[in-house]
Amino acid sequence: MTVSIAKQGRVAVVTIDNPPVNASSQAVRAGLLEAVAATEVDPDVDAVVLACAGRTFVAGADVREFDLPPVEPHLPDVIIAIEAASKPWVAAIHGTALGGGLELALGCHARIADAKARMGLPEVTLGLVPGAGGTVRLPRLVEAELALTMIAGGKPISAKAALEAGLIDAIATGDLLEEAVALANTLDAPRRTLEKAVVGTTNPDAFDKTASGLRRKARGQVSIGAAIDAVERGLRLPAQKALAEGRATFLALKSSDQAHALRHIFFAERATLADPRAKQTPRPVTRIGVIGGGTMGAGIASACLMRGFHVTLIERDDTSLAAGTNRVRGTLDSSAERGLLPDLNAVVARFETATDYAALADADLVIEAVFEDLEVKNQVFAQLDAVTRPDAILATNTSYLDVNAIAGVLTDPSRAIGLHFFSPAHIMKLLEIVLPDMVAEDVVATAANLSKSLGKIGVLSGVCDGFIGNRIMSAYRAEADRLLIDGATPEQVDAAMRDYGFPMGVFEMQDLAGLDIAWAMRKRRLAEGRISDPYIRIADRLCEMGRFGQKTGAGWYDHSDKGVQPSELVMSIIAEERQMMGKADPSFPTEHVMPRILGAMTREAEAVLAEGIARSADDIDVVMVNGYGFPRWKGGPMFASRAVAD
Ligand code: T1G
Repeated sequence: MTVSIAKQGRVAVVTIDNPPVNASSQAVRAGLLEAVAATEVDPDVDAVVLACAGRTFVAGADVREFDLPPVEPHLPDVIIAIEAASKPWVAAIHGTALGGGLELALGCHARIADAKARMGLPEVTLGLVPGAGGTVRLPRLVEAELALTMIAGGKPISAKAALEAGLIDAIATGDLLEEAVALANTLDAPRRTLEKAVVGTTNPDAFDKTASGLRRKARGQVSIGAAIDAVERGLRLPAQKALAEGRATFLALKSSDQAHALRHIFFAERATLADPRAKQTPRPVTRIGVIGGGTMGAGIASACLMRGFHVTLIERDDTSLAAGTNRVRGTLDSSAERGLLPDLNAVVARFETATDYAALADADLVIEAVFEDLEVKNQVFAQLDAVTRPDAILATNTSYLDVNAIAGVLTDPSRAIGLHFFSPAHIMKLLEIVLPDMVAEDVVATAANLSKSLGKIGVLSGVCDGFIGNRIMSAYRAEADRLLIDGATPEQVDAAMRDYGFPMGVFEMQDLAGLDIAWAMRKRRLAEGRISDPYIRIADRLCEMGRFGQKTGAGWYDHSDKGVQPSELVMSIIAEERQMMGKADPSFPTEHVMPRILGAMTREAEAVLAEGIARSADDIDVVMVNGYGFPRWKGGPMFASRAVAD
């Protein structure tokens, strides 16, 4: 039964059971309305507890229903029925109460939660605003700033924070259901949230500051501004009017392009590992070795330590090892300061360092993150082949190189795989899992499992130069160079990309990441005779001058404590290269920039798909959104290009 009723004394326990996350589907909504009717007329019932079976309370409306014609009863009506009930309803929250799930709990007359529970209204992340009263009821329980950050920021809060804020009445110390029933027995009458006055704000300036900060960071995502407006209405307007306007905004946004794109990405991210190879039984992994303590190696070590693994960091000598260790400790310490690591000592206790590979004799998995040079990586793998257990998995964090060649160094190449992390590795959610030809299926499954354990989105990729993401990025970066020759300027291209929704443009991104990485890759390709024609030398000339970006104070832009400035020297080099290519000093219409960039991106993406490097267009969208700043509310290059084509 999706919704069932049982009795504990004079308390009815209404249980929702709709796996996997008890989404408030039509069946759940109908079942709840029946439960209200049944408990209202039952003389043996004084109060009701609303609980959920399985791993979580209601995690929201059923997003899969959003593209279907709406079917009654609608969630707002169910919540109004519960709120209007003559007998008190207590929500017993475990796991996550999100979106419509929290709105249901807000409609109840009291709330008790498990200590590990989390609560939020993340509708903005789906291009929406809460559509069942969250923008009106939440400000009647918590301070306005918190309501604003929860609704327009979309981030869930902990049970502890919810109790302190007044969102819930208690945290269960023992059995949640038992304590919910006990709480219900103490309530003599319903306390209707909607009848409460708004809590309001003790600091209006702070509210406005938070609101303008959220608007600024929205970068074109409409739902964030709409959510701020909805909260302001919830604070200002009479409850019924605010409810109606909130619902109207929700319905309007639900059929918007941005909401479609965000739903697409939501489900695409959850389907990246729906591959039979990833579903095999994974090998057990508790002990991980990391070779190289540079930015990537230290980030990978930190990410693994923060998710419970035992990590041994290897560096070639004591000096480099000390530097690597400091990087890891720095990341752990700052994460602990931000409350992300409840028990720092326990984490540090799982961290070992060495310069001798023999320390990896008992590792289950080793991730190599040394200098991006094939010869260097092959030497590392040859050493690992000699010291590690035959069932240990050996992974390379290369971002471009031939993983088949690296695997070929091993006695048993089937235990090699590519694990391409993105910087900073302890923050970026994307993990490209690169599959060499000989890889064993349970090695793929182990990598897939690891990505989940690390809280990452693992995407399977075949082997080619740059895999999915870097290959596509190389293509639109090359197009950006062609735009310079055709008359555009770096700041013009970057501004167009930011207006489109990217956090930064392709030239700003290169200055941040460093121009030397791509230079090394171009030199390698030149040596292999694989060069794009016409070959544009602007970036090479900047690198020959040591302009590697922020880290050298100059790249495409000049970087100083006065900020980031366009560079006349760069413009003069561009002008010279234009001349050498027979292009006078053209100007370039800004509105043509993005069609060129997106065109290059989708052309390369279609090639990546056609060659089977990516399993699906959706996977490409997930990579570009989570690894390359493609605006999430555009759904990714494939979704966006197909939306335009339709
Ligand atoms: N609707 C439909 N399916 C959902 C779903 C939802 N809301 N949430 C999760 N699933 C599916 C998901 O596709 C996957 O399916 C499985 O559940 C496990 O999910 C009126 C309008 C709850 C924290 O935004 O954040 O309410 O791939 O892999 O990592 O105002 O899912 O197995 O087939 O993510 O443990 C607001 C969305 C909706 C929460 C669990 N709610 N969900 O994370 O598992 S809008 C949300 C999540 C709304 C009202 C409005 C997470 C999770 P499959 P998973 P997880």
